[in-house]
Amino acid sequence: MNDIGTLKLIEKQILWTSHWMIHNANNLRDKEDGIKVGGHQASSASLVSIMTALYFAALKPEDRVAVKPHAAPVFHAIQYLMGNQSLSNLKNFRGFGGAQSYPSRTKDVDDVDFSTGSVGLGVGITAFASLIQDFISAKKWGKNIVPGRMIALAGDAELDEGNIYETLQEGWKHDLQNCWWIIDYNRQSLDGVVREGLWRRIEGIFAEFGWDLVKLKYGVLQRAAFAEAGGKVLQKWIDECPNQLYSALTYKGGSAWRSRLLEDRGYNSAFRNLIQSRTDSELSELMENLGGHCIETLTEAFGSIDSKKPKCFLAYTVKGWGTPLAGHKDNHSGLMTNEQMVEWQTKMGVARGREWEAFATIEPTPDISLFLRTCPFFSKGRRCLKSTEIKVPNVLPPSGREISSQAAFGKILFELSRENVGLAERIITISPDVTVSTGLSGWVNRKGIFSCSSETDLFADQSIPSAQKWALSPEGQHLELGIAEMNLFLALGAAGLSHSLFGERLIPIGTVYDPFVARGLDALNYACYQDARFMIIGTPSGVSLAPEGGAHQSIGTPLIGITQAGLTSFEPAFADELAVILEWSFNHMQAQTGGSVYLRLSTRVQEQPKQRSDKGFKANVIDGAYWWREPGPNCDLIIAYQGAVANEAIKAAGVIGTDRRDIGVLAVTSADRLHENWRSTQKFRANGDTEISAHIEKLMRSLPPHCRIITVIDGHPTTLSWLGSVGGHQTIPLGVDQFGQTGKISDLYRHFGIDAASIVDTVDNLTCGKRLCA
Ligand SMILES: Cc1ncc(C[n+]2csc(CCOP(=O)(O)OP(=O)(O)O)c2C)c(N)n1
Ligand SMILES: [Mg+2]
Repeated sequence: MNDIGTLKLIEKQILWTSHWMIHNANNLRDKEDGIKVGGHQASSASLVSIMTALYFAALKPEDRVAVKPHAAPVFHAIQYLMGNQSLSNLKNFRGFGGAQSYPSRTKDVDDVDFSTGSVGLGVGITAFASLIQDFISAKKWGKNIVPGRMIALAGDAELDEGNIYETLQEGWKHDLQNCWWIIDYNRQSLDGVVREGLWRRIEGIFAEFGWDLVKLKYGVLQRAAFAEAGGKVLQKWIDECPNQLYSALTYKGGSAWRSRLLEDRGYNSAFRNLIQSRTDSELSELMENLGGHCIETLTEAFGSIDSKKPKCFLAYTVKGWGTPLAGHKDNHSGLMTNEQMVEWQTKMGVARGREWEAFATIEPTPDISLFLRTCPFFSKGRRCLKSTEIKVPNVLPPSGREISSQAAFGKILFELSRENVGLAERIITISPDVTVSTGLSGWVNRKGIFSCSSETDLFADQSIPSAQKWALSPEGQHLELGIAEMNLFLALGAAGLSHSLFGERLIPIGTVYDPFVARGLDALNYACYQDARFMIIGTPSGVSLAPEGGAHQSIGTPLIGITQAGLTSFEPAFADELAVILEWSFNHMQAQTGGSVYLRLSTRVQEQPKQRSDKGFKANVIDGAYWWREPGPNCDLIIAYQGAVANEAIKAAGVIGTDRRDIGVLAVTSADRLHENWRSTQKFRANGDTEISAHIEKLMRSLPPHCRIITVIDGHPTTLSWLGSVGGHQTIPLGVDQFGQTGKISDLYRHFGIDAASIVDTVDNLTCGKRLCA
């Protein structure tokens, strides 16, 4: 048997396993909840042929694929056939610990290249992975990587997601290469049929952005029929047929096709003969023989690509292809009934009791076994690569009596840029058009901007004075992006997976105005879900960005930092804290059980403390809090602050302390770490470990029960208001919970009640201190 014949057998097997897995989860497995388990048979069927042609013929081991999320069963079926997915996981598809509903790098065992789920993001990340691949290949330490193609399998309705067009634009700016997007053009979305003529928009857009468009519209059967007498009439009919009608006739089958075709063009005798020379099943096979279901067409198209130019394959498909669901407009969430499955099982030639066999529809002949064993894509074993650890040097704070956390960050990075080896050569900075205003200029001036081709800084050539030296070169270490924050987080996601995708570790650092973290939030979540490792600096932040006004002032981002899984957040006030946090973060980003880091920084200048002599200082900063001013034995008030309001809180404590000498000041560097540690301690305790105490519990242990806690932050007060529940102390949370205003910092701090005077007033008015309640 030739390879095409073998591929068709494999295609059939994968179609079967993917559908049986979903059927089992919904119709056969015990159900407790009474709710539908789900899984997408029709969306899977639509991609079966394309994925067969890719995984078993076109792909090389170095290629990486983002699979359309709702085609996960096809992916699992492929890996099951190859022995990389277990039967128990398939039986437990969508169950606890089973094969995942949507391909997951972290939760699935079968070597997922990119997780997918939130449509559009899996498509976008392939382009950024390709840019990162270029970045690495251009470095002297990255010369050994074998460049692969970064491939996305996208649904046609997925193209409604705006991030895709942002990605196209960014890709165009960076001479994107080695990127394929294969569009499963089944002309159906979740709710119905996509708008007529979408293909024309797709062709136009991709051409505009410099992509090659490969249209896979007709299969070999159709092309052969077009060459017959009357064939041109058939082709014209197909081209003019509205999407809805094509889908409806596909669903109804051979006799419906015949009636409609003859009704429309039966007056042409050659065409009539062409139709009438076929049986009903031959006719429906012909009409469903679209390019995206024709193994010959697909393997030839994928196999003939020899340029690096980005490619968009517009593959015409049938949603539900090869099943009774084919073409029905409601098939997205549709599932075959038990009766349909029984009938379909017979049609697929699967004997009763053999449903779960890897070769249920085919005999594993020596030819097929050899074919599978020698498939290039699977030939190099596991695909999650390992890379060596990058040693982290001591990170020292800049000197100076006064500095903001943002400026300190810029200076620390500038210091690091003196080095050309070790950590410094692995850092990639990425910023969405806010490089200068987030403090990266010094670093970029030294390290240069990355581009596949070199370009000198024309302003420098022309001797025009400028603080920014923007030379572009392959050695450059800063990736300058356009404004789209989704792209920033997709790029950080791709760079943060480089160790696993390309076997070379990067230390990605992104900077963004803090409020616009929210603009890229789903991509941030997506990057974390994949366990990408990166650092995001949100700066400037809060109402401390006073004259910029409410549209640029972040309020809720500290809560994003607390609630985002896979991301540890800090909000240091002082430069020495920042240095400690950066050093820890560079290790944490590489640790097996580590993660990504979010630092919320500020342009608010703080008076810096003297050098800290306290031995526990570093550990406390990382654990999330330390006593700036230790509370005395009769303490009835503490002020807990985080971030840019440090000097205000300290000043307020000074004033209040004249009357209430035992007042304490708790410097919180990470509400996130404190809270997480407090919660996990309680879990350990619940499991019987009664000796254990959380960091915050230890810090608060000596506070008398009547002690009040004032919390203050330039951000949402919820960030710290939970502190009162640690030891049952009444808490008065201060912060910002309304849109910001323009003004001076003092105006705004006063307005929101977070300046020293307001803190003092709050204490006077709400706590029974000497000043009021004596
Ligand atoms: C961001 C996001 N919004 C909504 C969904 C829910 N959803 C899943 S698939 C889908 C429709 C997809 O249609 P298409 O891309 O054409 O894929 P097909 O199933 O037709 O292959 C929707 C709306 C999602 N997964 N992600
Ligand atoms: Mg679709």
